[in-house]
Amino acid sequence: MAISLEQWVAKICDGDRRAMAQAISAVERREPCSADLLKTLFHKGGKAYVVGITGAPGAGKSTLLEKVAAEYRQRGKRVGIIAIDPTSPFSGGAILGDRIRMQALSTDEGTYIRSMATRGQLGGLAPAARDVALIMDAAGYDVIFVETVGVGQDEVDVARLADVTVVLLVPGMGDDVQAFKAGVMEIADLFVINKADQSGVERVERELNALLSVTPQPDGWQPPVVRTTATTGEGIISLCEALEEFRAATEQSPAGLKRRKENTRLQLLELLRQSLFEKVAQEQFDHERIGEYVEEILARRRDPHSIVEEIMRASGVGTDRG
Ligand SMILES: Nc1nc2c(ncn2[C@@H]2O[C@H](COP(=O)(O)OP(=O)(O)OP(=O)(O)O)[C@@H](O)[C@H]2O)c(=O)[nH]1
Ligand SMILES: [Mg+2]
Repeated sequence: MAISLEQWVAKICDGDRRAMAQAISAVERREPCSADLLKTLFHKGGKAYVVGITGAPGAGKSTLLEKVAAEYRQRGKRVGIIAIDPTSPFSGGAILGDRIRMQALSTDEGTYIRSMATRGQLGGLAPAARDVALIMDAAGYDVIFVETVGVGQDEVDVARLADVTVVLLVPGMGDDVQAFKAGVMEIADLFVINKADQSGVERVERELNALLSVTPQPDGWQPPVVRTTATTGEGIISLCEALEEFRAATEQSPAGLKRRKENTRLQLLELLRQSLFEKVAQEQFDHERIGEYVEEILARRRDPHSIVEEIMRASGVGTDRG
């Protein structure tokens, strides 16, 4: 790129979409310039409200987001959307699907939509999504939505980067609510029962409330349950209000501060782990050599701990214990 880092950052902060797209691609590909870019952008961010939204495939997350985003646009807010796609980066099918489904928003200057693939993210998805959110934040997007599917480790990680996490349920899940329990209860700040136009809403709501009543809320926040019909837009305003209420309740509260501290701590550790690994990997990860180590371990000539110590020492991050 011919322009300087300063010019690039200035363009991003001006909301220049092309500059943003280039920044996001650079970050996704972990190009050498991306670290400097992120360092500078960090000081321009910190204003956005990051909303994580997760739920089973087809629960209506994208449809709902489109409506919620439109509502925030009505209120004069600029909206960023990061749709994390579970498919392989090579198939591209669902990525295209998400883009098409959100077409109504994609021509709006105040909305920025970006899909990211789950697989193929060097260094993990959550750090990459966090970096993309930072770029949008610096570019002046007020509310940033991060859509993920299901409730696996990725979702828990993404939840940690969000200021608030919304979990979508739909009627007909039946006992699935129970199965959902472990992962969901710890990350949900707000529940949405979408497809409220379908039968079985009362049942999911009943099961969810039963579950909530026996789940301790250490932060003193009782996650509200909002019913929506994303296709018609019903319940969208209540959802926006619940989101704003959560924001107001956590912006200054000790529980909110505790959460931000914990998220920051995890982010720092994650970055350190990643950097250390990359340093060692770059310098020492010779596949042939790794193959030799594997043979040695298999033959029990050497143990893996000693080998790792040796690799670390060679990288200059090694232990002086021995
Ligand atoms: N009846 C009904 N259908 C809905 C509602 N919300 C979404 N849908 C439909 O459900 C289907 C899936 O919606 P999406 O918004 O793509 O769901 P998603 O959760 O984003 O799906 P993935 O990203 O593929 O996991 C679409 O056909 C929507 O039109 C709703 O409230 N009621
Ligand atoms: Mg979707």
